[in-house]
Amino acid sequence: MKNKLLLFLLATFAIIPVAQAADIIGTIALSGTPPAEVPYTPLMNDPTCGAMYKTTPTTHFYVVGPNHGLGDVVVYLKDVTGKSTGANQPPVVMDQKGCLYQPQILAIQTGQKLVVKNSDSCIHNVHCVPKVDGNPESNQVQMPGGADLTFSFPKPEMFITFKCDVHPWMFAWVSVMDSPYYCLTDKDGKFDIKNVPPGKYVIEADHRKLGVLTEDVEVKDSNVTSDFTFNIK
Ligand SMILES: [Cu+2]
Repeated sequence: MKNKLLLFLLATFAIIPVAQAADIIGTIALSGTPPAEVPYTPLMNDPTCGAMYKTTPTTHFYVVGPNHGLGDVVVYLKDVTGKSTGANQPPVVMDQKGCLYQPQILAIQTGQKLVVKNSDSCIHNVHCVPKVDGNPESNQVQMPGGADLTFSFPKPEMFITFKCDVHPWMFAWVSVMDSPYYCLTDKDGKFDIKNVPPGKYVIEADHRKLGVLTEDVEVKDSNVTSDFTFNIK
């Protein structure tokens, strides 16, 4: 009897077609020469912060790999909302180290925690200024060795500014997604949006300085590729 049931179950599952999720993978490239990065001169003029560097650090707005891959691009499925799994995901961590935010481009989901650490021996304050209604502005002091700060946002929003009012050169930009279908490109411009259900989508690539590119994509039952190129004239 048990064996018959098992056979029945096996047969049943064998003939039900299962909709397979697949990955959208690709590379974002930059064509052209980006503007020069800006040295953090005011940082070096601050006795505490400047003492942590031998040479002046610079911004890294344009992270370009050896094959022109562009890092720090937020790639996500446009208009896919209400699918956040953020409440169940581990926190994303941002540190304050060397009087700079590390990293400076981040992405989280709605309801997911962003934990901010202070690894420096000086005071910082963490001041986020969202623009979308429902996302709270918050301004919290963080002493050296102070407890971690936690931020969370209920609404999707691109590039929420985080800044330090003590050190006016300190900025980070946090994008809030309303689904798990997003990815930040790595230093070689590569991304992998995992486990996307079959369907037709618009995929959007958003770089804080270079703007937005979109492309239609259809996910069936195997991985699809979608590549983008940002142009600087
Ligand atoms: Cu600071």
